[in-house]
Amino acid sequence: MSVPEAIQLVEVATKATTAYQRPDLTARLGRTKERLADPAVRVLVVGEFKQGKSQLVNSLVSAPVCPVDDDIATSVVTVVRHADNPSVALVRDSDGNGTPERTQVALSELAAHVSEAGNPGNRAGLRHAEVGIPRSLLAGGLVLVDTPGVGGLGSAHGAATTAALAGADAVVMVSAAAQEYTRPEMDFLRAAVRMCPNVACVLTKTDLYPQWRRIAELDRGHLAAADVAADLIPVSSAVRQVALRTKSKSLNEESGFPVLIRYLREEVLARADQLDRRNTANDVLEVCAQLTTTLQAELTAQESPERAAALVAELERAQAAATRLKDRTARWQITLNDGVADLVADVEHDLRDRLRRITREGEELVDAADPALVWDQFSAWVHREVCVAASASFVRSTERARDLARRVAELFAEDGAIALPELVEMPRSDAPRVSTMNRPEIAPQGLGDRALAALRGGYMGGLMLFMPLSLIPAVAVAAPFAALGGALVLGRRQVRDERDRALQRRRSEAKGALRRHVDEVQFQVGKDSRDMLRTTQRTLRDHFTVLAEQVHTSMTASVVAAQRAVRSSEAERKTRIGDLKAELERVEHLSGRARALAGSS
Ligand SMILES: Nc1nc2c(ncn2[C@@H]2O[C@H](COP(=O)(O)OP(=O)(O)O)[C@@H](O)[C@H]2O)c(=O)[nH]1
Ligand SMILES: [Mg+2]
Repeated sequence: MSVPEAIQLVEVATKATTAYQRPDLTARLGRTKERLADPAVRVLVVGEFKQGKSQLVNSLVSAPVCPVDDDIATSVVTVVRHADNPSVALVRDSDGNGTPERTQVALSELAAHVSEAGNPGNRAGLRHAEVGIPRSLLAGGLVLVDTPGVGGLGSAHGAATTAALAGADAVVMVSAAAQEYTRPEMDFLRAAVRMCPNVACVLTKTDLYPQWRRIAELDRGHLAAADVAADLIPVSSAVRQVALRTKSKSLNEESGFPVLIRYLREEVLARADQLDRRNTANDVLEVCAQLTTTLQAELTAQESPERAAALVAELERAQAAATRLKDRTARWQITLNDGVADLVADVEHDLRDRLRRITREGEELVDAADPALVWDQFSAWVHREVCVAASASFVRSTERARDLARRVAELFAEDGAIALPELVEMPRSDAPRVSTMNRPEIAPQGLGDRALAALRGGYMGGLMLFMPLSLIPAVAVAAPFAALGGALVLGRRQVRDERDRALQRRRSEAKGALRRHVDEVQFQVGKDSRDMLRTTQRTLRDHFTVLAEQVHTSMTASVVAAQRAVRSSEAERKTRIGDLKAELERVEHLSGRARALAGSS
């Protein structure tokens, strides 16, 4: 665990920036420290329905924190993290867009809130449930996220899970040994490796399926064929539970969990840790470099005053370069602004394309059936397709926003001649939210309506029965019963016409509802991605502007220090040179500690 070590280093560096009166650099280190204070490493546990995800989380923390059901599905994400005292909270978005609202509940009540039975389709509008539990596995910041994954990864839940990949540090893909990977599972894995640095595959229920070794081989083959670099770890939660109960070491080994836990500790946590170290070291090194610039400039001027004029000129050039970096016409700024504008247009266009296809296919479905009879299936289909489209669009925009951030960072580093952390920190954004489609007024015609239409259609025919015979056309007279039959035939045709008209009306109602819904989704999801991109733009702009200002401040301080040096007397010069050398040594020592932090693990 590097965090205490890293925090200590940042504290020493903060003392230096305070002593050298650089509040800008102190503020920068303040942000580094904030980042270290929240070491959450999110592991998303995903997979199809009933594969043993919740049970896996429980087996990892050896406590029944996630409700496991034989026939009731999970509808809400459960987040399991470290806490000194066990606690369970339901987290809900507050109305005012502010901080989420938290309600403490007993662990025994959790199932009722996160299952389809107690909270169908998450009607209660929970964002997630949060379980805090004291566990050494979690103490390092590991956060396990149990996802619903109901009804296939190509479903609405699956789409939400795909979008959640953007904020995950690692993904554990859970699939039972009952069968090899399905296509949706492979599709999901492909998206996962694109969005997330760490993906592991867990094969569950090995106790239940004796053929698990063959399935594991098949799965490894699928992974290799799809170029998905991920370990496959076979486990059995059932064996693990027995092992825990009987405290049997050999059974525990057999359960496969030690391998999974080792993976989480050594790959996931260690990697996050390494990233923390490197980013912290980088921040401290950058701060040291800025302090050194000023000290070194003054030292050079003190040691050789005859070179001071040339030095000042050179520093002023660097200062002007830093000013240009802050300017809106700097290359990085132009690339950022144009890039985001292009991305907004591209994402909008991409989403429109996907939604247009859904509208077209949806209209074909409506034309092939009576929407009143198939409405529930139809609206479920629309919801799923729309969610998949929204999440695909979200994945695409997130990926491209990351590329843009990298490009902007490179340009900034090039023009500013500074090193940057390898990770450009992106704001974590929520997945787009998609509402369900409203049902239009399309009740299927009841018997009453039909009878009415039949009566209306049969009216004339019926009347004839009561007409004086003389007035009845000859044909009818010749066959009075035919007249009755005629009324029925006539009525039946009119019933059919009326029915056709009603069906057409229902179809156009359904198509109208579909189009209105798709327009709304285009608007909402379009707005969400636009907001996400604008936030990215603002974050990057602020980040690099502050950096440019720091460089500028360093250059200004250097110019002042160099100019001051020229005016000093011989005696002042001697002491000052000694002081500066000592200070430079101190800063160099700090740099050394930062390099050690980055290098060690
Ligand atoms: N025998 C056996 N059953 C398991 C194992 N893991 C999960 N199950 C059972 O599989 C069912 C579904 O598990 P659950 O964790 O709720 O699946 P989820 O829908 O993916 O969260 C439950 O009845 C579990 O008890 C396992 O390793 N072995
Ligand atoms: Mg579950």
